Amino acid sequence: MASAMLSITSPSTSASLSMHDSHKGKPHFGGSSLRFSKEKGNPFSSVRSSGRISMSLAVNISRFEGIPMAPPDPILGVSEAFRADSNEVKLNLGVGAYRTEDLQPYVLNVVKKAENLMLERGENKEYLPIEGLAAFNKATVELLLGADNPVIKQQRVATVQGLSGTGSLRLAAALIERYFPGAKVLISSPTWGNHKNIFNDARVPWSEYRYYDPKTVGLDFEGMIEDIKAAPEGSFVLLHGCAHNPTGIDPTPEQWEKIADVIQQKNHIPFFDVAYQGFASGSLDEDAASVRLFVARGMEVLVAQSYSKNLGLYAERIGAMNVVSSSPEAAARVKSQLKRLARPMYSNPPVHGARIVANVVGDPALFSEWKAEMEMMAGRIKNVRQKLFDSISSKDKSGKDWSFILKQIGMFSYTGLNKNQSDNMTNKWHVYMTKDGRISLAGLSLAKCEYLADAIIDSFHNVS
Ligand code: KET
Repeated sequence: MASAMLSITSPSTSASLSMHDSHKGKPHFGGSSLRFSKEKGNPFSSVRSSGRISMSLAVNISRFEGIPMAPPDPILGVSEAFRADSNEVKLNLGVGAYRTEDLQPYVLNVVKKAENLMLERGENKEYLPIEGLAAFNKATVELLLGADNPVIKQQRVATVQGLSGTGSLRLAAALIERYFPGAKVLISSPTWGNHKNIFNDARVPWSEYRYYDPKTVGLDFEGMIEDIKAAPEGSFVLLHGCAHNPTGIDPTPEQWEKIADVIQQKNHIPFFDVAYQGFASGSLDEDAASVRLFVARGMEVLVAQSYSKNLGLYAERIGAMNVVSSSPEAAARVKSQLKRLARPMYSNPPVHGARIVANVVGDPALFSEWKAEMEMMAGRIKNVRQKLFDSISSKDKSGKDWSFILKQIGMFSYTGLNKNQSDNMTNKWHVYMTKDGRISLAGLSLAKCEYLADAIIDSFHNVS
């Protein structure tokens, strides 16, 4: 595209620009890279000549020439494509974000009330401490483990406010990279797409354990246990606390016990991602049962929390990283290192969402109102799940068993549609969804169930 006139006299500087791509199972660092060797010189660097800095380049070539175009994000990119579609029938079932029956975003009443309280109090905008708002950290760990959990009283939990679930996971990944060099993270197959990016970027090696069995459209429990057993001792095992994304399939309480058994036997460290507390069953306590079971066994556990979904605080970026340790001293050391990692990354977290959560969880009246609103949201999703199943089963005469839709829980349905079929959903029907066949039922209304059923039946039977 461009021509450049280079006149480098004494290349005194060299630069190395390297990138890495996510690669199944094997993060490779500095893989495909653009490097400027010292000998040849970097055509983009400035050189010193006769005591003056002068650009050595007469250019119409960009210094960013070596940076390739990144692909759109598999989940958030779907929303971008949706916005660009002008067809009125379009439906965004990509991102897991709750919509009302009119398909509008929803701000919870308790959130509005908490914000009014904040305005009345005239709170300031000073920096928070690196670990976040104290009232938030207290509320969040109590919500997760139960206020009377002994590990809280024993000061065995290191809690720091994070940049929602993603930022909290990323912070823990940095801790693993620094203090457990070479340790592997085991990730379910499939999982939320961003998990792999997070560990790749933190340079933490990962591999997958079997989770979903397409034949039974259920949990491959045997495979899961085998793979966790086979992993090197002391690995981190990433588990979805509830409402597994994307499959919507969770282990039963008995299976959770067995998973905890193997993890304990193998000296692994459980690492929970809790992004949907309250959204699986509608009950905050029930949805935290998996985490509490591990903690009750006296295990050391990592837990990332998010308030994006259950309080609808998507854009506030509010969540937390909790490390349950075997002693208060260990917890204090871990917390000090989490703060040390956070400081150069983002310095300290934002206050607005933290205050909302602290107000809602810390006030008994708002707290019970929140529970009712969450039950309402979880209930609406259950209703569309049922309606979608009813519509598909009555329209599809092929005899295919669609009952898996009803077995799945949480915001999503994992339809089993492959990439081509998912493309057909979007290209022909204007239904936007991720290419792994996941649809967000939180973005569906009762009124659109029949239309969606037609789209799914067409894509499933007429596209291979
Ligand atoms: N964990 C899981 C399992 C998860 O599904 C999400 C978000 C997150 C963590 C992080 O959310 P945060 O807003 O950083 O607290 N999932 C939805 C949105 C996204 O991809 O970012 C989704 O799967 O659609």
